[in-house]
Amino acid sequence: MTIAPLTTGSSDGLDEKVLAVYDTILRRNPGELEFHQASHEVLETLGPVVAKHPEYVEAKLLERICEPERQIIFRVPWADDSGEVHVNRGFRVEFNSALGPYKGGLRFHPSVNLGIVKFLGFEQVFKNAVTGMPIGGGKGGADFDPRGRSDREIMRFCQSFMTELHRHLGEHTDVPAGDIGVGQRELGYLFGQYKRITNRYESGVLTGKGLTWGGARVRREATGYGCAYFVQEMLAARGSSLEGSDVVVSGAGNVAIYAVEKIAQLGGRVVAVSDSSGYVHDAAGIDLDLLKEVKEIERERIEVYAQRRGRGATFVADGSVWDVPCRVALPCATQNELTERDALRLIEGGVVAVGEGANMPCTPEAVRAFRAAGVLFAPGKAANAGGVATSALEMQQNASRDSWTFEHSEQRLQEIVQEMHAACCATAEEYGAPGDYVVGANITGFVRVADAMLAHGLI
Ligand code: NDP
Ligand code: 2IT
Repeated sequence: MTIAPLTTGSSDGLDEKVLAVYDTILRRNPGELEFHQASHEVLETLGPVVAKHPEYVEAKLLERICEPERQIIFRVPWADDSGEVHVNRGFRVEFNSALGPYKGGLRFHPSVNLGIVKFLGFEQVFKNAVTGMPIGGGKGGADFDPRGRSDREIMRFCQSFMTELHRHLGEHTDVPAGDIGVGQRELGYLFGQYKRITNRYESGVLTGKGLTWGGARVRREATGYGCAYFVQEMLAARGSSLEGSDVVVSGAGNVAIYAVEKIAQLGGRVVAVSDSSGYVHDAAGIDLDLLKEVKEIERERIEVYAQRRGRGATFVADGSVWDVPCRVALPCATQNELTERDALRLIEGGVVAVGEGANMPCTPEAVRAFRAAGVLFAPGKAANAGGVATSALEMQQNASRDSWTFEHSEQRLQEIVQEMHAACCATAEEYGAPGDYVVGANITGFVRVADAMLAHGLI
């Protein structure tokens, strides 16, 4: 998989009133290219909003919303199995608490830096608002590489990370969850250390927990399921469906696996998945049990899937999964993984809908190409929001010491996705861009946060 080089900094496409806000972001956050990209993408759509709401401009809401409420950076020392000491850097950016406690995942990946955590936190603020749930936005993580580390090393790292982070968390304050490199195993170690330090069984302090210790059914599946549901809604609104569609999914982690599962349940066929080593093409349709065995249980490389699947499935080392033609494309790996070149290839191959399972996986040029070609495009702030929405359902269950059935939880998720789809469509229509889900999601999220901030006064 090729990750696009970052080339942000241009203020093209920005309304006069938001230009100064973007200039301040560039000046105040030098080198934070992903954050520049994410804020540009939102500001680009806010011209009609500031024109309609002079009160937002007067209260400097754009300036305030683009500046995190708090940014925490800390040292994470730990010892590996041979006794060698390592030092990583931990982050938590508490971006906005207008709608509820800071809420958003933790990412453990060697690429993590402040600019990436800020871009993710910024996206989270708007995404969480789009869900309609009472959650603010935040994000965190560390530049720790879990690959090849033993269980004990992972545990020691998580314990050291939480030893510092715990003082900033709380079920009413800041509630992390998983993201790249952080799944149920890591959340278990993080929760255990939080419980030990605070001497409180505070279930609602983390989401994505195991089902026997406060976790909620469908949280594991929710991001991938939500992405498939959102695409289904977009297609249904045009009298179409996923039935019989070939679908390509990038990544082979939590989001990707459950997107594959739900697409199959909705009548589609996923013909390719990937990881950072390359992709697998399986024209007969991905074997979900085998994919789970290789990736979830054995934590193996995706090549092993092709080896075990045998005839029909091929592994392409270092190739782009977007070379596989499909009707629906779901980028579910990481930011900027789908470039303009990939978008043009997909369009050539007949793609009709794209759903961002990952956060900001399509470059701005790729998004422009999809929109110009009339491809239905669901941005991450709506397409992957089913995950965090179900985290809010987990918080709800924890607060009431309740535990819902799988069926009820899945039904709630589906209703939330339908509501998000309807809200995006209505907002896009209201602001003169019918069918534009980027405009719909950005403005829906922005207005909800901005109105709450206005109500709270100058804080
Ligand atoms: P996982 O760690 O479970 O899986 C990540 C997958 O993406 C792996 O297959 C990984 O391959 C691939 N990947 C990650 N980084 C890179 C990279 N730099 N280059 C190439 N491939 C890469 O993470 P998730 O599935 O949880 O997250 C995937 C995306 O979805 C992220 O953008 C995340 O922010 C977003 N997201 C996650 C949610 C959740 O609930 N988990 C909710 C909403 C969004 P490899 O193993 O080879 O590194
Ligand atoms: O990007 C995301 O929305 C997540 N990683 C999930 C956040 C959450 O708190 O469930």
